[in-house]
Amino acid sequence: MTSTFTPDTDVVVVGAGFAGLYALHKLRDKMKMTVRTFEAGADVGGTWFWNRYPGARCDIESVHYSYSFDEDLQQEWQWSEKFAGQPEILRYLEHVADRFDLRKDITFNTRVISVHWNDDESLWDVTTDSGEVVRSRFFISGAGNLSVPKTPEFGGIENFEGTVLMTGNWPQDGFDFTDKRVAVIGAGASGIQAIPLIAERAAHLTVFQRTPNFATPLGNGPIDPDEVSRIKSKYPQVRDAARNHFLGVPFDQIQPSALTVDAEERRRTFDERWNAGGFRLFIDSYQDILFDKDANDTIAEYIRDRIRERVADPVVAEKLAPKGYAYGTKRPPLETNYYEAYNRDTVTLIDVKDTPVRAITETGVQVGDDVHEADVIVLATGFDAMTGPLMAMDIRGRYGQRLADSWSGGPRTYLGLMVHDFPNLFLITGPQSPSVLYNMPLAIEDHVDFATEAISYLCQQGLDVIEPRLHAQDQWVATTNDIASQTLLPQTNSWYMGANIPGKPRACMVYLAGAPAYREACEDVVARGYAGFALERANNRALTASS
Ligand code: N01
Repeated sequence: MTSTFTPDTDVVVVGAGFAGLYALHKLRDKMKMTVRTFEAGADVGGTWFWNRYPGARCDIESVHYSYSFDEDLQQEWQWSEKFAGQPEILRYLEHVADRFDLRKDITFNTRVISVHWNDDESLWDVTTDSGEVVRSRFFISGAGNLSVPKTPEFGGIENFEGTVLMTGNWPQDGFDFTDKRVAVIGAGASGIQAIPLIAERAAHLTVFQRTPNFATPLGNGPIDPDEVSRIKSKYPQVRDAARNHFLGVPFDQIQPSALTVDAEERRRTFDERWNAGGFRLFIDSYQDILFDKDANDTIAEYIRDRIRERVADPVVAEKLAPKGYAYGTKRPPLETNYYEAYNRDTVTLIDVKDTPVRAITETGVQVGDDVHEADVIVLATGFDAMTGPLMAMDIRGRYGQRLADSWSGGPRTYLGLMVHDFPNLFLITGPQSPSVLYNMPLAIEDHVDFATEAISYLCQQGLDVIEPRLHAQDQWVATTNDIASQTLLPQTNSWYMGANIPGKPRACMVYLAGAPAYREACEDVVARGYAGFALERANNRALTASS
């Protein structure tokens, strides 16, 4: 008997940030497929829709942290600052949505709450919180890597009589801190961006810091028109150079080893990168700083010294100077006037490493027996990174298997893109891809291109289903872990390792051989006819929504 299962749509895409917008455009406009896109927010933007806290901005130069897929778009769009702020990046994504008329195929204010594979029909049943069920051939998650805020370990938030704000879910109309007593909990990249600006307004700001970070200068300013013209005159080559760099930026001054040069030369190299700003110090100084503890010590000590120079009170400076873990093993934040904020009389730093935040009370933040009173508490406590957004969708693959169970020991993917037993499911910048250690818009384009080209290939071959083979996935997981073990990252508790969430399995979430090696691996898989994937026909073929 031949059944004819007809999907409602060819593809469901989740998210209308950088990933979802490009996926929708590519599938609908270039490939003429039918696409339903669901977005929990009220408009496009993804990360840049939710993270509206003061100071939120990108930390890769905007000429690089932007789409490359459309030459006219990249030629015409004008950035005003070297590192655009959240409002400008959001305007850019709104412009992209307008330019390609994307909103009409996005259902806003709607969360996907379950994604279940139907073995008999070779379709995904996708259910939303409005009760709609959509049957789709393919499912693409553009739900982001840092989109599910962490639930803090301390309780009592509901008892607080003032206002609680979260950096990752900021009020759309902003918040006026003028004359308020403010408590910021968390001093990661978000806290470090927000603290100097909150400090300018607040009557008093108390920062609760558990682990200090190696924050280095962003070096923002108005964009240099000559530099922009130079880049735009050869944008495709600039993008190629970016894609051929570990982090997806066209930097080219990295030196082999911090240990083969004398202290004076090292200092000169660090000073140059420090003054240039952005990620140059991290990713364009010495190749061995992520691999060799002695090399790392040289840069860590350099940064500690630079922090000490900027903080007037030596006791506060020592609290802010990170020790006990290697630079770069937590995601290095970039800052503007962060350390100077602690020179204000109105800013207090509380170290909560040994005496943790115990609870939120009606009036403030309790540490030990002391309650630090506040009118506003800002939770800058981070995210359930990488896997959290996928777990939130209740994904179930073949035989009703839950992704949460398959990944109970940590994520297991092939190329960070697909998962065995979860056919036709594509993870954009998923775990075990370079993702957060690659310039995100380019990482996203690479993954959307891989997914859409795989879908095209299936169609050309008269096939319906693509799924990684178990041995290929096991091999990729082993390779990813093996590469990670050659670096210093696994030695530190960070969200890269899942270590910021109590009970989360400890596993490296990122492919650490860099973007070029990763691209090569993906290209090789495709060149070998999707090596490591099983490509099949559906049991009962009639799988087209578009025809
Ligand atoms: O989150 P985080 P984030 N008591 O996890 C602390 C990207 N991003 O939102 O380190 C007290 O880095 C926690 O302390 P500890 C970027 O990839 C990019 O700041 O766990 N403190 C830490 O200090 C970044 O890495 C930009 O000991 C608690 C902080 O909260 C990622 O997003 C800007 C605590 C959380 O820091 C996440 O950054 C912003 C507790 N119970 C973010 N629980 C750009 O510039 C947690 N903390 C592009």
